[in-house]
Amino acid sequence: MSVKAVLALGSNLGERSDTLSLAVADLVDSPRVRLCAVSPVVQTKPVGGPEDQPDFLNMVIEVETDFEPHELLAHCHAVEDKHHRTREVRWGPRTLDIDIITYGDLSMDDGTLTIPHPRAHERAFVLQPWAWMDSHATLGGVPVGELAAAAGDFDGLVPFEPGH
Ligand code: PH2
Ligand code: MG
Ligand code: MG
Repeated sequence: MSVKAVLALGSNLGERSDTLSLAVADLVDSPRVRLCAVSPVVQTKPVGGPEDQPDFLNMVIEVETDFEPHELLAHCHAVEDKHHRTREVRWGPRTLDIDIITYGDLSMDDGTLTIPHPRAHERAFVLQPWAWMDSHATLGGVPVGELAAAAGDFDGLVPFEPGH
């Protein structure tokens, strides 16, 4: 059985834009993950973590997958590892972060994996690209564009224009 899932990608170290593009290609390189939609890329101020870390590039994608949630998480981690992700400081700078935001209409929290992502509803860096990708998307019954506009980091967000 296949399910639609929304994944959020972020990068604030190295060649951020190239990393995001390559990561999307790597994610859908598996025959068990198919690309349905891609958001624009947005440049965002870091939320939480060390204050002096660089700005992020963020985007979201929608995929159709027949991975179970934990298999999908392992797949996301394998792609992070391929792009030299390290885990030293919580919310610290990283070459690549890939988070599962939604998995069909599943709600779960088993201590390792929480779906929907527990902070997605308050993060414009996830919600605004998601609203641009899918103007009908909702989270917890609320349109994601509305949640984005109410999020604390909404003002720190600008469309990313490569080469500028
Ligand atoms: N990811 C975090 C913490 N803070 N801030 C921005 N702007 N973008 C992110 O992707 C991000 C963050 C934890 O994963
Ligand atoms: Mg994250
Ligand atoms: Mg993560």
